[in-house]
Amino acid sequence: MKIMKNKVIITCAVTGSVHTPSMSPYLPVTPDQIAEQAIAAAEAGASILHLHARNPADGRPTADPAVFMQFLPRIKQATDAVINISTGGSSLMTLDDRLAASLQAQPEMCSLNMGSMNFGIFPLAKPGMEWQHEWEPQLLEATRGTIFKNTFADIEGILKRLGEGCGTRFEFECYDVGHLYSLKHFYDRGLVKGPLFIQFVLGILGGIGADPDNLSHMKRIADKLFGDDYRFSVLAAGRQQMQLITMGAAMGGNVRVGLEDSLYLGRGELAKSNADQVSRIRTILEALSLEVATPDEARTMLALKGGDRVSF
Ligand code: KMH
Ligand code: ZN
Repeated sequence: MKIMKNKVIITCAVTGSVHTPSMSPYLPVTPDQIAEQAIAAAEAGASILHLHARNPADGRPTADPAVFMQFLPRIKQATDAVINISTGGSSLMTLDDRLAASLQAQPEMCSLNMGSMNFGIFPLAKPGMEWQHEWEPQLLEATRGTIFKNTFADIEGILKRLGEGCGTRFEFECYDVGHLYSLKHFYDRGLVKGPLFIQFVLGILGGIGADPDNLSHMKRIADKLFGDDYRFSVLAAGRQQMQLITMGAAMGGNVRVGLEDSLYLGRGELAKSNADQVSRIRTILEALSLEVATPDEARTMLALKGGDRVSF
């Protein structure tokens, strides 16, 4: 399938499972906060909302479908945005837990992580930090000794159960060049079909570093492997977020923002909401004469099933 150069899709990853409540008072954790910030992000121009859930009592990442169901219907009613549920959850969850909410909700999109890897977030625990909850430093430290498990069998199971079974399409999370080759393996077997939506994930400790050469290299290899049958998006963890996603857009790609990936708006300035980051990248894109895709344009670009064909 030939993909025409097109508008820029802004994905907003609203809360994730990397940051913890003590790192920013603006990180949404309760279902109300997640819904409010997701809706505001969509109003600011995000056409895809990438969602994780947190325990409302203490902000700890959770995969509990009942918690997802406290915000998914509300977001769906208030916006037309594409809802994308994480199947990565957190590297400390079992795969069955990570899949439970998506299998129930059957969303238009889910993330799909393209390899097992170290996923070290322990450096986020800085000496002298004051923690609101004991679980925060414990969770960060636990990532020193755990593997984010996404074997070929795991990936194949997700493709069958969610892809074939529910008509869900994927944000393929590629944290290094090797993940592109793993994706190509599934593409060659016909288990994934274009237009692929590949997220180049830069700056996770355990994956490729957040720098322009690496972004260019990821794109060069993806071009070689998938030709015109893919679209890419860029996310950069931490302070390189805005620079690298801007570079990605200038290279013809799409962008991902959100407090999952960075808590900041600029140097030393916490983002007060997800919508702040969406508005910032929207301003940059429009200043570069790039047009932002609406949710329906994103649906067409990514061949999604439609917001009325989900189970929530
Ligand atoms: N936290 C990001 C680096 C997922 O949710 O499946 C990658 C991510 C994974 O969003
Ligand atoms: Zn995520």
